[in-house]
Amino acid sequence: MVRRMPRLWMSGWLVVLIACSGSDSSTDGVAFPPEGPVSGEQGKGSFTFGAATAAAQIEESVPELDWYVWTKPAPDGLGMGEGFVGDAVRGFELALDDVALAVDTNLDAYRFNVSWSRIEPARDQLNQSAIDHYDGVLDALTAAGIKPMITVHHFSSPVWVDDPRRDSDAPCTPSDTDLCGWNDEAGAAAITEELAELGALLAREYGDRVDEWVTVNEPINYFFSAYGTGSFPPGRGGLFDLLDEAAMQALLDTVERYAGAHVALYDAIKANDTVDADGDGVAAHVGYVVNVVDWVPARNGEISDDPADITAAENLRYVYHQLFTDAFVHGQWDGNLDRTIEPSEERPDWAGKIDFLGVQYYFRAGVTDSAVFNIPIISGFPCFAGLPITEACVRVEDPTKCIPTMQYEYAEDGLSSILEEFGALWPNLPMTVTESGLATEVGRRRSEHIVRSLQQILSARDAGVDVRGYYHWSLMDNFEWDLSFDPKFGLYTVDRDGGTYARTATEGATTLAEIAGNRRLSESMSAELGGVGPMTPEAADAPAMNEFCQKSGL
Ligand SMILES: [Ca+2]
Ligand SMILES: [Ca+2]
Ligand SMILES: [Ca+2]
Repeated sequence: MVRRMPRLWMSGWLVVLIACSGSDSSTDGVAFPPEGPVSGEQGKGSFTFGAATAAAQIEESVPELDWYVWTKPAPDGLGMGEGFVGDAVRGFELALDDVALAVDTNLDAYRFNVSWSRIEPARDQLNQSAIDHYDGVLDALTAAGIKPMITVHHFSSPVWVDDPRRDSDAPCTPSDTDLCGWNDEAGAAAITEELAELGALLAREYGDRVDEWVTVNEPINYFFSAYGTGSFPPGRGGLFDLLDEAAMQALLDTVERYAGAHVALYDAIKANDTVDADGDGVAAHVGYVVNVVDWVPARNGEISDDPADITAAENLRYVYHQLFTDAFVHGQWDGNLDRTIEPSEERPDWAGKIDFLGVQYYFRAGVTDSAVFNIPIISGFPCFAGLPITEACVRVEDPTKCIPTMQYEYAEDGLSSILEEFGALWPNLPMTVTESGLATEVGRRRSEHIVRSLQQILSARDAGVDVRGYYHWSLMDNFEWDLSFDPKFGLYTVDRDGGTYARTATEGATTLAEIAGNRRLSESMSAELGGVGPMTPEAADAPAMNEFCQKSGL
């Protein structure tokens, strides 16, 4: 196996070469420091440029994957979501070509996800060829000098974890073919054990090349969708359940089990990745990634100053942004969301089980107290794509900020304000923006998003926040879960319709490659693409515009 040279040494040479080149670029704009570890003293001040993907969104699907069963048309599958995942963008077959895309983009790092469904298609039966496949990906990344970051659990599970074909009301006893899911107490304990075994396996197999690990992805978002509204497999719950206090508390209790799975994964990876791949003295940096939203108080489609709406927005921020991370920083689980830790909510063995926090930012959205129904415990209702509570949705002032395929509004400055908030909440917890991106058909908009996101991160760094990198979502166009293939998030487009699956660089890829290659955001690029003003408009023939884009006359 190829081992990479110590990264700081290489980066040091790069800096020397640039400094000696005599180019004017050395004083133009803002310089980014060399990349470094995602946590620990040695990585302080470093900056990593990366891109991210998830297995279920890019790989040819397998029948053992819950999203396969969920989206495959009836009668073989359940026909849910906007379309069948099928062979996605053939990210399994083309994995090494996609590593080359990361190289072309001058990236320091690639965050990807191994498919649990491929590696363990049946409980405790491992597929060695799948394990070998990711070995090959890691070898290619290592040979190219690209730092891997592995996500263990990213919005998808093998069918045997919680078979989506089983009726949610049917009784379930955990078995090897169906563990009954996270909302079954015994089942959740078994799934946690299985995930920890998977984490241990990955750490043993890949730890010699991987030092940076993400346990779970966007837990609140995932559980809200998979066990709250039921829009993701296994499709438990439903909107009505969200309005029932007992059902809402049960959902929060289910989320706590997933927090326990993070801790089990943290321990398993720490115990089994014993090789320090990059020479910083740490074999495994382990964190999780949180989805953040610039939640604003709203009423009747406008930003609200009503105290009830302000409280509703604060409550949503608390459950979305703070609950999970507090659990591992402080060793607690505030499962009733009352911001007080009762003795029964102490989890001392969870304390410190987080080395870094991945922050994932996409949009701004409203939260209201004025909806016909409030979500109990949270005491508010968010504007969320697909939820029929439009009182919470704030009309955009600038229609160029509408993201029509996702039905939300991009707001640049939410990123820096949330990073600064988190820096104040958890001053000793290093952060990396492990995802941010924009669904668009217009490459120019993607370039603007990249430059603006970097400016927001730089602003947080200037304010003293320990944020160490930016991973663009996503490397290439992919399967956007229940929305199927319409939203295009890729630095590279994929020719699915033509059946060639060829990847083509968008203007966003060119922009990111230039910034990452020079390790510099030039003044001209900042002036041309940056700021918080209007963006290049979406294509006129883009898929259906959001109601609020339309109200604004777009
Ligand atoms: Ca390692
Ligand atoms: Ca290391
Ligand atoms: Ca409490």
